[in-house]
Amino acid sequence: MHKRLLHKDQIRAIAAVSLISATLLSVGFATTVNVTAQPGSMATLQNIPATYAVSIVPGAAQRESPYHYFPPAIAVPIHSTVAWFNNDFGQPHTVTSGIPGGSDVGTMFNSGLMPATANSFFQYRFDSPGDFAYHCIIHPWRVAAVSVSEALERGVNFELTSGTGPVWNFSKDFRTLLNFEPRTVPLDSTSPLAYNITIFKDGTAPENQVFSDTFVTAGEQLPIELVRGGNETITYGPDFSTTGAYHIQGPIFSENANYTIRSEISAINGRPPDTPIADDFSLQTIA
Ligand SMILES: [Cu+2]
Repeated sequence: MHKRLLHKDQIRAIAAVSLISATLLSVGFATTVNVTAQPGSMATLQNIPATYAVSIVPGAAQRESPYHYFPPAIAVPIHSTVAWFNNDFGQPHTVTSGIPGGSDVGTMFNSGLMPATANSFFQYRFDSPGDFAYHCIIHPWRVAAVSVSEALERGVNFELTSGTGPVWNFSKDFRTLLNFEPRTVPLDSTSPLAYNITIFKDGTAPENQVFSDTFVTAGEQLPIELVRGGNETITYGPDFSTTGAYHIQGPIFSENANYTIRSEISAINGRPPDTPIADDFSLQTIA
């Protein structure tokens, strides 16, 4: 059973438009901030191609809030599209590239003012590798980041791209998004594909298995994020009602281990394939 991220918080009443100018004035940015939408796009949920959802959390406008964006730092494969949702009721926010005060603020992407209305979101596709900081122009005291990797490994049946590559350094990244793209099964976006993901630690004998579960996509590749931490291993997703990233979070990702991640297509359109479609990929973790 996967806990489904329903984004209930996204279902919001209509924002009070007057709050927008009031908030801007209250922090003294009204005359200096460029909030015109720049690269990237605002869109409706019906045409979202994004893989990964980041939330602007309730209370983000408060300086005491531990987070403005959650997760505050992610690592994704190149060509991933990230969508930011404004879940902070009644408060406008921005998603603006760069660090506050930097000379390149907003040149890579800039949402402009995101109203806190139902399903208000901004999306951007990361097509170059690197570490990209961003912040909210209205509340510039929390800087968040997207790390983009070109790492790619080719198996017989899958191509694996990931946010960190074959070495996941916990001291830099708390989470890493993997993307399994079948090479021998056509993706038609309609025939459901069931992926069995099994994780082994320090060996591939049965006793080394630390995780196994099935994730279904609608005839798409499988984006799945590994998240370090927590007391028990949980899975959740996908980020959008039928598409986007799944997540595996748990204490199974410990320091300095050698993991094997086995991806297998266990069903195509509800039927097991005639011959096994599976690859093993190595993932080393260092602290
Ligand atoms: Cu903000």
